[in-house]
Order: sequence, then structure tokens, then C-alpha cells
Amino acid sequence: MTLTPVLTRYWDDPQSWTMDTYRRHDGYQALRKALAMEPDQVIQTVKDAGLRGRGGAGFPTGMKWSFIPQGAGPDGVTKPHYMVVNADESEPGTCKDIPLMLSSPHALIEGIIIGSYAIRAAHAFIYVRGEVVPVLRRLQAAVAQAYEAGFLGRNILGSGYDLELIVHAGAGAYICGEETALLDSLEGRRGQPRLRPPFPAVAGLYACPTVVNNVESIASVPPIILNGTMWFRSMGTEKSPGFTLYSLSGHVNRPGQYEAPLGVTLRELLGYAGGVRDGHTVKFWTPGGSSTPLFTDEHLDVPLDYEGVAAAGSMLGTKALQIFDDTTCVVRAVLRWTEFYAHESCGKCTPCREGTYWLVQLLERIEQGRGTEADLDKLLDISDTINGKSFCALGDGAASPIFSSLKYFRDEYIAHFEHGGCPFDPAWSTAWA
Ligand code: L3W
Ligand code: SF4
Repeated sequence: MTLTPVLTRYWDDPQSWTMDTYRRHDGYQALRKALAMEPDQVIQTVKDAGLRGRGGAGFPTGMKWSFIPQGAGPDGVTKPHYMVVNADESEPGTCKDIPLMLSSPHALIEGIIIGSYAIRAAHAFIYVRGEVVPVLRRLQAAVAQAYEAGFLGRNILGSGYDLELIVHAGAGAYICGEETALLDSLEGRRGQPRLRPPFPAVAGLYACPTVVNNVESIASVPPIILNGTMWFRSMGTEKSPGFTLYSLSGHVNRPGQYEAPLGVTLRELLGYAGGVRDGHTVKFWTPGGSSTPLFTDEHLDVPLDYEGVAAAGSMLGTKALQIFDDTTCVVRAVLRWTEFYAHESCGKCTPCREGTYWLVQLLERIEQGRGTEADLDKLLDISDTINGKSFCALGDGAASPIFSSLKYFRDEYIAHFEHGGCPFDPAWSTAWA
């Protein structure tokens, strides 16, 4: 499969982020086209294209937009609608939205205006990770340019449609990437997940109908409007159409973002990324960030689309492909991820708050060579108590690398306590041999 640069096609241009560069590449042409359509026609086009959410779950974007209730509710009150972009990228290994916003902020802004018009929202928000100050500044500058050019504000391009766009900085909590915690944070409260249903489409920001979409999903809308649904469907698979950004990181020669049709394989992507480090082989990898079950070298030919990855026992997630070669201790990698989940657990529910703490204690002991077989059973038991019994997906994500690493690398866990330490630690190499 060949690469399909659509979102990335001008990232190498000098000053790719400016309004001038974006307009040289047909920027804001899709907006003109969309404003000449009825809002429902725009929703139908995105539905027909089959665009699926790029934030992890793959939920159909057009369908989500169509859930926004129109007109007055049963109480006779017509509530405002909101469009919220989840730009709080923080899933370990995921590094696509930040480069996208740095390289082409106007692609996101154009997508937001089109999406907001489609769902009839007069206010839109970009919730961005506050620590990534260059992204925040770039977005703020691009939004100011869009206002100046008449793409935001009152009577956009003479259409009669008004939209205000606000860039909001989060304070660096992984949980604020969960859509309902994000909405709580945006409202000024501590970010913790809300019970769903009601989904944000019914009761979201300020209890009003709200669409929450990932950055990449929204940035993919203008090319669909401009080039049509058949063009989009000519890439990818029937159920997972289109192009997408795969982030390759870890032990690869040329890490970075690779834009390819859904259904490409890691073997093909490694061909573009220069393969793994010389003299080494792939040992394990994540198809969609650390929250998705690990794959091994047996999975290099799995088609990386939603169905293909699920059929092989994992999730496409954020398409964050973290590659680990044969020099990596899987127990140590899982310990690092688990420390992250324990740190980022918001504390709202007991299985995740307590369970992630105990997983770290056990993994530390095992990694240091002080574990036993019974500890492996305990790891599985705690993971089972977290998985599917936690309040939000963070808990499931924390349990996922434990299950999959024990499934494929149980012997490596056992080797730690049989040899009294980590076999990958140079100090223990004699014992391992
Ligand atoms: C209205 C219904 N709306 C579902 C909407 C829902 C949401 C979307 C998907 O988790 C995954 C998670 C992480 N009426 C609806 C409805 N919706 N039914 O559809 O919902 P859901 O529950 O399937 O998933 P989610 O809670 O959005 C996302 C995984 O992604 N992940 C982590 C991602 C992290 C980032 C990041 O750092 N940027 O994206 C990685 O794999 O584990 O499974 O909008 O409202 N009946
Ligand atoms: Fe918070 Fe974890 Fe429970 Fe999610 S699963 S609500 S992050 S404690």
C-alpha cells in the first residue's frame, strides 16, 4: 500500500502553519462549499463518507453529529449546541494531533467551522493540553487570523452564519482526554468522568447538546467536503474507509507520522520508516497506544483497520504504533505504563484507584526479581477486578497491557524471579545466560 498524504501533504512547506500556505493548498475552499449546502446535507456527506472517529473508539463521526437534537426539547426549551474538539492528546505513544495542530492549525479550524455549521452550533471550543505551549500559541494565532479573514465571527463569508471559537488550555491530566471529564474541566470543575448515558450529544457542555470530536477527525472533514465521499472511500476498507495518521515511535530508524489508508500493515509501515534498528527484530508493539492489547512479531501483517485489529485481539485505538525490539524487557515496559495509569487515575472509582496502585507494587517486585508464581495470579486477579468494572475506559486501558503481556510473555515474567532480577539488566546478564 502506498502512503496517502492528505493532511500531511504540505507539512514540509516552509511556514506550513500560516493562512497563506493553507490557502495555497485549497484552504477554506471546503468551507465555501459547505456553507452553500444545507447543514443536514453536510452531516449526510460525512455519514456517507464513513469517517470514523480518530480519537480511539472509531465511532462514526457523521452519526455522532446527527444525534444532536434539533428544535425544542420536551420542555419546550431550545438549547444551544456546542462543538468541542478534544485536543488533549496524552495516550502514551500518541503523537499525531500535536504535530497536526503545529503544522496545519487551519485544517482543524476549517473543519471546526464546517462541523459547527452542520450541527448548528454558535460556539466551539478547542480543549488543548496546556503544557504544550507552542501548540497553544500557534492555535491562538491561527484563530486570530481566521477571525481577521472573516472565517470566524459574525456572518461568515456573507452566509448569515455566526461562530465564536475559543481555545482553552487544560492543566495536564490524562483523564481530561475522556470526553465527559473534559467537559467538566471546561466548565471549570475538577476533571472527572460523568456517567454515560446521557451522552454529550444529548447533555454535554452546560448540559446542552454537544459534539466532542478528536482533532484528526475534524481536520479530515474539509478534504471530504471538497473531494467527495467516493474519493474518501477509494482509500481504506469498506468498514474503515479513508486515510489516517499512524504514529511510529520506539525502536524504528525513522520515527514519525505516516499517513496511509486504513488497512495498511505494520510491515508495510516499517518499510517506510526504515525498519527497526540494525541487527534487531520486533519483539512487541502497541497498535493504538498503551491502552490497547500488545501485539508481537506474529502480528506484522494484521491489517491496521478497526475490524482487522479487533479480529486479531486488540484495538486500533489512536494508531500509536510503539515498537519495541528484542533488547526490551516487557515487564519493565508494562511497569512504566502501569505507573502512568496509577498516577493519572482520577480516583473516582475504587477498582481503578486502588487496583492500579497494587499493580505497580506487584510489578515492581516482579521486575526486581522478588516475585513468585502467585504474584502472577494476583496480577491477573487485580486486572480482572479493574477491567470492565471501572467507571471509565482508563481502568480497562490499565489492565490491557498486563493481560496481553502475560499472554505472550509469561516466560519472561517467570525468568525474572527464577534468575533473581531483570534478565535485560546488564548486571544480571550472567545469571540469564
Ligand atoms: C451518542 C450513543 N453518542 C457512543 C459517542 C461517545 C463518544 C464516542 C465513542 O473512549 C477509546 C477508549 C480508550 N449516543 C453513543 C454515543 N457515543 N455511543 O461515541 O464512545 P466510546 O464509549 O466507544 O469510547 P470513548 O469513551 O470515547 C475512547 C481509547 O479510545 N484510547 C485512548 C485514547 C486517548 C486519546 C488521546 O490521548 N488523545 O485519544 C486508546 O486506545 O481506551 O477505548 O464520543 O459519546 N449511544
Ligand atoms: Fe477515574 Fe480510573 Fe475510575 Fe476512570 S476508571 S473514573 S480514571 S478512577
